[in-house]
Amino acid sequence: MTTNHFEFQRKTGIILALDVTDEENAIRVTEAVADMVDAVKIGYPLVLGTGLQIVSKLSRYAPIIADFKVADIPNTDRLICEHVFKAGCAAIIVQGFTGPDSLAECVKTANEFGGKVFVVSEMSHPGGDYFFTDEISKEIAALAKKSGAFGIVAPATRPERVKELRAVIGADLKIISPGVGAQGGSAADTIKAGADWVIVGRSIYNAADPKAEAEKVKSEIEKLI
Ligand code: O7M
Repeated sequence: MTTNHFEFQRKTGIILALDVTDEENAIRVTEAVADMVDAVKIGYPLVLGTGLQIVSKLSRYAPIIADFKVADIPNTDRLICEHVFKAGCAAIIVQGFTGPDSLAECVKTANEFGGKVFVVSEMSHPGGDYFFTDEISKEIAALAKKSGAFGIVAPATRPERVKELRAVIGADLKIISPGVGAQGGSAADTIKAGADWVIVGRSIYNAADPKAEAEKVKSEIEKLI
């Protein structure tokens, strides 16, 4: 019998961003790197490609984080969160700019299922700080903490921002950081800046040997300890 993974434990410090769009590749890559990653993040590319039932097929390997960057009114947020947690996801990623009532509804719904919420505080791409200025990102991070979220998403492409956002949220919340590898960020610098996990996608799932690539990131992080 297989059991779904639901608890996050930091072993390697890596979350796989599984943005492949078909089931065969999704299972192949996840199976290959399951021992190297602490969770698998899925989002629109894979779920629109395969359907939400992919969650039950992947969650036997690792906890699944649903990256739908939920950003709506509280009622719609709740309906989305319910689907995600009923499907067996361990966590959901939501936007924070929607404000306190939307965030509160996401956290409340997640709690009903024993799930967790991560709040995007600032994005990793070059345009990511166009509207999300330093001050707004900090306010979103502070709101995430106040709302009872499990953690925030902060950019590995700007480790100095990870450090600043860590100072805002303190030690209680987790930080997951995308932007390592294909977007140019360094796993070591991001963890040193205060992230708990780096999120890595293309450089692992597009590699000829995804396991070897994940191992490289793992040992880069291990050297820091
Ligand atoms: O390593 P990559 O660049 O192939 O993948 C990075 C993943 O992280 C990919 O799934 C993005 O959608 C996601 N991501 C970012 O790259 N930047 C962000 O600011 C935020 C996310 C994300 O995961 O948001 C929750």
